[in-house]
Amino acid sequence: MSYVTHQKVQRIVDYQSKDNGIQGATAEFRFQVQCFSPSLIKVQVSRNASFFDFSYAVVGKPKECEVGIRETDNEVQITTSLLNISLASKDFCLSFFNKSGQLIQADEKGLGTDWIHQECTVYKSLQKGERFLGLGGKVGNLNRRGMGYTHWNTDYFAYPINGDPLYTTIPFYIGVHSNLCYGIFLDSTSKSHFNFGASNNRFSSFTTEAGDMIYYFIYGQTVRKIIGQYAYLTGTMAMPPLWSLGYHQSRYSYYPAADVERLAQTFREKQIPIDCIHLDIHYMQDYKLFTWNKERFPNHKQTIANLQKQNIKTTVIIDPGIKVEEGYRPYEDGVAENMFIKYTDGTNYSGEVWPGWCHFADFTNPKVRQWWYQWFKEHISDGVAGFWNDMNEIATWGQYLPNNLIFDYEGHGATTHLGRNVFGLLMSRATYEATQHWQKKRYFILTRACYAGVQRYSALWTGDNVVNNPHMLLGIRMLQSIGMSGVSFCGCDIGGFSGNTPPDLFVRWLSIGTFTPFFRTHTMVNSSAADPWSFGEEALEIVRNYISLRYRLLPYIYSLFYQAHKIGIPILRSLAIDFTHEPNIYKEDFQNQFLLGDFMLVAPTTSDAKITEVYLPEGKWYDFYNDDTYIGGKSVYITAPLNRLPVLVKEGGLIPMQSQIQSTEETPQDTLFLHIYNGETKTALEYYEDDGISHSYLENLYHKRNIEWDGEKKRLNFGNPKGTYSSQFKTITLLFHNFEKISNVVVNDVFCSVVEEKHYFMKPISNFDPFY
Ligand code: MIG
Repeated sequence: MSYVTHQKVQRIVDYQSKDNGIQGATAEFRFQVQCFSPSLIKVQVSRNASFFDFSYAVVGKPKECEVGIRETDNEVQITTSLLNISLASKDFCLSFFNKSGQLIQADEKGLGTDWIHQECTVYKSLQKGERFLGLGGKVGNLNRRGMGYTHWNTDYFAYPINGDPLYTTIPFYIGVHSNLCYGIFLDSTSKSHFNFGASNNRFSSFTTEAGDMIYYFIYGQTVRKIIGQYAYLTGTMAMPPLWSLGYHQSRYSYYPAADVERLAQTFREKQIPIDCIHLDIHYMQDYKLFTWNKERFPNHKQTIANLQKQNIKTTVIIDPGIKVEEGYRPYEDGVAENMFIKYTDGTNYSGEVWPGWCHFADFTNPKVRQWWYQWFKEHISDGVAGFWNDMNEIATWGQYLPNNLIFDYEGHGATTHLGRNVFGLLMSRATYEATQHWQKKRYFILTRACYAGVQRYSALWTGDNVVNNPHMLLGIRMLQSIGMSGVSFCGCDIGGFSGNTPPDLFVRWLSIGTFTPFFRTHTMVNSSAADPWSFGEEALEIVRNYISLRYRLLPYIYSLFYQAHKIGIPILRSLAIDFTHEPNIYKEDFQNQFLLGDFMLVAPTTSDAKITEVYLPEGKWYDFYNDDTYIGGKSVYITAPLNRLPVLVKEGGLIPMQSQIQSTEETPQDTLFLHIYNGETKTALEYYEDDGISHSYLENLYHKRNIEWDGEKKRLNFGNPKGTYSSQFKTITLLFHNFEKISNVVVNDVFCSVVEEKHYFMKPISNFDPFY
């Protein structure tokens, strides 16, 4: 006998057209190619008698589309209006071409698709100059070429900047070469592997260790279009509570109650805007979920109410482990109702974590998710506004979850092989549904572990990062990648989790964090204080400036969240999204730069940098702080003292801002400040507002309007507002940046000079300082 158990997909013996594509078999396997749309193609290969037909990630349905099928001597051709797909009959090698006949991606001849033991791999030819983007919260460079990664959700405390696997599984990447781009989503919840030309110069590959090989090939002329189709497939985020876009303060852990209330008070006294304080595991009695430590929080309801009086919300941490303890209701009830993950022999699995030995609710069972609801009743009625799901990889002491555990997996049944990577997603889902069960309004939900599609239920943070500059910059690349992988609402622990944060690093990290979607400071147990005032007067002043700026930028940021909700385009954007084929953006010196929306370019730099080199894509750019002009298409040097993180605005930029508030519960002045940056190009912004709390935006209770700028004609146009919500702003002040004269600017068909002052107040700006 041979120890080589290698089985390759071979000659197609039979096929028929079916479901917008074909279904067939080789000697050893069955396969199907199905067109979800002219540019979104599902490929499935199976060794089993029937195809596995279930996905936790995919919510998009196949669309009507015209598919042509033709057979020649050597291939089956599948054509849509955007793709020509060739399936070689002799070795099941798939090649994808666009309508100009350009090869987008192809299986590597001779390697194709194979099984080695239980694992199935698809090998794709490496294209000349091919780059790889995405794959969720992974370490490494923006361009993942030459790297290999594994998905196996893992609690990795203080991961090094090359650590893998980490907490999450989002098996979606984007390939870029020869002015083309495509996406691959491997819909596998098993341990999976990606090779982007690591230790080889022949192929990129993706591997699932168990189950069918199911992947989606996505073609798009731009990375944006690919992201849009991935969003169609796996869903987008709901509008978050407006308050959750404000500043969050956290540490492991703030207690007792008096200290927490003092913390809130200090923010107000020092005029540092804030919307939320997080309570880490010490709020619980012996780390038991859904309990409060009575000594530390004698009247927690009152504490939550006191914070609320200061316009500050409370988020509490919720771990998955339920303490095995007689008399503890979630334990007794869970055992009685059969809610816990079991060993193969039917006994409940126990793992050791903060509370001691614990059982774990099997969130892959819909009944268990419903059972989870009841435990949230008190938190919700106590006024808790956010839930922070930690340790859901599943993390236990020893970090070695046994493989012989049984998960319901939506009635299909699975072991740890398929259950582990999806546990975080379904815990998030259970949490989301629990909040909605008790109160139909927006809650803030945060998770550490996940599978693709988690954006439908929760925000994501990048876990236990480390206090140093390289980690700060790595975090930014992780957020870029997470954003390209469907999850727009994401952030890093500002200041770094593991270690004592020095003042300069805290200041720099926080100023970068100002421009990230989830804006929270967090630090490890027993680390030195990381409150905004812990670092001296100068640091405090800069930190206050940046947090304050965040609040004035909220109209812009909220409009970006709406885009994330509507079409899945990330809020924090890698330059690779819009400047995909510019080689400079991938250079090590420039890869950390990102765009906040269409118009603001942020260049993260280390805390010791006094000046930094920034690469500016084609076009004109303006320094956000003083309107200095830069010509793009090259790199420039920009001073970067600690109080001035380099931020630039693109020509034609449209940035709505509001007056200073200390919390999103405060009403800003009734004037919206729209900043317009001169330029020759055409630009647009979809401005969006709603009540920030309810779901009624889904029934048209919003205010949105297109704002368009035509730089050649110098015309600014406000479209008619849509929706039934009235804007909280009665006036719009236009602030013109870098215009020589504004009298030739036309606003909604009227020259500026004749516009009534009470409607528009025109103000040409020089030396605009957003801090004052
Ligand atoms: O075993 O709840 O990543 O943010 O502060 C550590 C305590 C558990 C890990 C999280 C971190 C949190 C900490 N948790």
